[in-house]
Amino acid sequence: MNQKQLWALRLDQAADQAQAIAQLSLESAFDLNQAYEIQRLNIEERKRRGFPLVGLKMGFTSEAKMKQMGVNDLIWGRLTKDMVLGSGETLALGNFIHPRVEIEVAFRIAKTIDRELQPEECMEYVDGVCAALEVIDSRYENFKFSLEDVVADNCSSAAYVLGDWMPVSENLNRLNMVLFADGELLEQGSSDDILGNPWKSLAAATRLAFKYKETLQPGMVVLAGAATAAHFLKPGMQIKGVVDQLGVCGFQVA
Ligand code: OOG
Ligand code: MG
Repeated sequence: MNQKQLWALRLDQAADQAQAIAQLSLESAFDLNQAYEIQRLNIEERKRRGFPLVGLKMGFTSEAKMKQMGVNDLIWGRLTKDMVLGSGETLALGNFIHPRVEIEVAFRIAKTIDRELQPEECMEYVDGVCAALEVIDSRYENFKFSLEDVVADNCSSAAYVLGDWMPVSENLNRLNMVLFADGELLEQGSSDDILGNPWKSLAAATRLAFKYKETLQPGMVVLAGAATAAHFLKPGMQIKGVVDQLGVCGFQVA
C-alpha cells in the first residue's frame, strides 16, 4: 500500500470513529494534485462502507471563509449519502469531532454534466435551488490544516441539511443569508459573497468536476459554499438557516 492509500485510510477511519488525527502535511509535504488523489481514495473507502456519492460541495468561495481558515484558494469535495440530514432532524454530536455549521445555497442537478459549463449555461442543468446548512468537521486536531490537508480530508465535509427545493431563478444576487442558533442571529451575509453570485460557484464546480473526472448526475446536489464564517455546534442548539426567496432549513443538536 502506498502512502496516499495509507493516508486515505487514516482519514476515513478518523471520520468513521470521530477521532482527530495530526495534520498529514506535518508528516511529509504533498501537493494539491496529490491531495485530490488522497481525497478520491478517502471517499472510495466511504463508498466501500456503503455510502454512495450524492453530490459535490464547493469550499472557500467567500472572503469570510478564506479569512476564517487562513487559506486563499477554492476547493471542492464530495458529498456522500451518510452526510444527508433531513431538515428538522437531530444531529448526533457523538458522530463528530468538533463540528461547525455554515449557511449555504444548494443546487439540484437535472441533466448529466460532464464538461465545464459557463455560469449562463448552468440554469439549464438545474431543476431546484434551496437554502442549505453545511456541517463541517475537520478530521485534524484543533481544526487546523494547510490547503492540501483540508482537500485530502474531503474539505471537512461531514453533513448537510436542505430546505424545500424552490423553482430555479436566474437572479440569485443580493439574497440575504442568515444563520441563527436558538433564535439568535449568529451570522449574516449575502449570496453575492459566494464568488459574486452562486451560479459562478456552480460553474466552478463543473470545471473542477471535469478536471478531476467526476460526472454530475441528475438528482445530485451541489453546495455553493458558505457566505459567512462557520460556528461551532454545542449540545442542544437549535440551528436555523434562512436565505431570502429560497426558504428556511434547520436542525437540532442532540
Ligand atoms: C473547509 C470547508 C469549507 C466552505 O463552505 O467554504 C467550506 C473548512 O472550512 O474546514 O465548506
Ligand atoms: Mg461549506
